[in-house]
Amino acid sequence: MTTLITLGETMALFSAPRPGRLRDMAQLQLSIAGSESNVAIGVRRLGVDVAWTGRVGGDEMGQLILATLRREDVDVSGAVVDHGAQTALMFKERRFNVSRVSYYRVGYAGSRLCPDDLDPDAIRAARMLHVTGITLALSASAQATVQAAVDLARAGDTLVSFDFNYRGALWSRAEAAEPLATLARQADLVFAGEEELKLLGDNAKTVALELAAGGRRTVVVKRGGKGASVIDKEGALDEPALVVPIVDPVGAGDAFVAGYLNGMLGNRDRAECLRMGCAVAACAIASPGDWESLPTMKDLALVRADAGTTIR
Ligand code: KDG
Repeated sequence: MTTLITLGETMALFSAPRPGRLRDMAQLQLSIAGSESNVAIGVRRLGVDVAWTGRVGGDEMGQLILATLRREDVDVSGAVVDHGAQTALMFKERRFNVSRVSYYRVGYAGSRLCPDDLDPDAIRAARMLHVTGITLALSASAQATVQAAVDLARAGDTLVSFDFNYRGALWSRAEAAEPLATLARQADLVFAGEEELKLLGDNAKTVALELAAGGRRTVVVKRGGKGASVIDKEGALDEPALVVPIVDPVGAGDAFVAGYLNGMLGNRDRAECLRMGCAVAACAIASPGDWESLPTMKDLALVRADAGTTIR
């Protein structure tokens, strides 16, 4: 039995090794990226059993994704290899002080996800299912698959964790509002940034309070460099971000979620979950790559050490 199951699309990631235009790079670094697999790797490194489900193409990039996740000890036995499609690609570049990503994912394997791909027993047996708004944006069948997974979880005792993860490159705010609101209202735990909450109403705080009203669910607001807050039946609690050098912020949101979920799955209280989320996010921000720098429990002690500390 797996403790956490994540469901979504993972892509082959090509990253520029230095700042500049992609067209000027003679070489790109090859890895993988996907919000739900980033979370899976993060939670697994912290010691919890995790499975990732999704579709990859019947190509080298699909094999790269499965091999990487297996190497990270993430269970991919429920993943589908689609021999009729290619694996999606993501490119990441740094221009001046800004990271920029572009996707080749419309019609690729991950977006052909369908409800038959799910293993109902695995979802029902897990303690938690984690999904994101990215998958909702990929296609009608991917959206139906997320809904089917959530229905299976809710029919049993499996908790549902949902990260808005609004991606403007995939759909407009008007298109996203209703599907994101519907999913958020079915989740036990919701992660969102303030701008994402505003997809559901003018005032982010009012939307968060409304989602959490009556102790219905826990809402975790990610504020990037300003830290994070949790709102639940006990009220609101804030945690500041750790101050670290910003090397690559892409993946920090997923890292935060991984830390928070690890805390929850370890039955830690909400203050400790927030602290874990902020500490794991700090590790992701301070190093390149979406998931490579995600910490083990031992590494977490390093991120809390004073800058310049030498360990002998
Ligand atoms: O932000 C980190 C990931 O979410 C990203 O690298 C890949 O899943 C991804 C997406 O759709 O942007």
